[in-house]
Amino acid sequence: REGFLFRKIDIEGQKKSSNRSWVNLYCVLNKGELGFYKDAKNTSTPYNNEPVINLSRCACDINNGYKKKKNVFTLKTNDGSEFLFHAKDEDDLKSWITSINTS
Ligand code: I3P
Repeated sequence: REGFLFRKIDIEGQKKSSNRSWVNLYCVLNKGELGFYKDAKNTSTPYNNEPVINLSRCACDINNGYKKKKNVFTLKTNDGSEFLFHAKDEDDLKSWITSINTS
């Protein structure tokens, strides 16, 4: 599965992230890994040269506590990082959560 999501990094490897703004990224889920790109055309060059995220033992679920945006889900990875993702609608939100949890 792939598509655009807004992403905010909340915790980066146990520490509060210093770069906390929302960024619209092209997200590609493949074989238990999630990669981030500027757009759909350049999926060989990762956004900010970020390594792909390993989704083994991750926790992904809807974030009902975040009130500033609708359709936000949280992804916690096995290194202690936490990401917020903002999907365009409820269907998009649910399908991303299911895809991540079954990848
Ligand atoms: C951040 C930006 C984010 C905001 C974050 C700010 O500033 O305004 O939108 O998160 O607040 O630090 P900057 O763009 O200068 O990095 P929210 O949208 O969730 O408020 P935070 O530090 O409270 O996470």
